[in-house]
Amino acid sequence: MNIDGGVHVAELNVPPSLFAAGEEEQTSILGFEDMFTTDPEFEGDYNDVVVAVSQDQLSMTTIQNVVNNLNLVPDEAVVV
Ligand SMILES: [Ca+2]
Repeated sequence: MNIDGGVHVAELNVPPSLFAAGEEEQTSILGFEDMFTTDPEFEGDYNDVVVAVSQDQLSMTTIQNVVNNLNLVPDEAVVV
């Protein structure tokens, strides 16, 4: 990331109903953009890379719900 180019990451607000019980409180969904904010093609939707950060492993139900809600490409979802 180049901080001189503007904000490249934001915490995404997704509906709490997407999370399995107990997972929402411990999870942050971060979205990254791959362009400078000053680039004419900057979208600002922070969906180029999306990372879920959680203390515990998330259920596949939650991951699938978030992927679907954000219209991400499911084949590119990686669970670490
Ligand atoms: Ca984008």
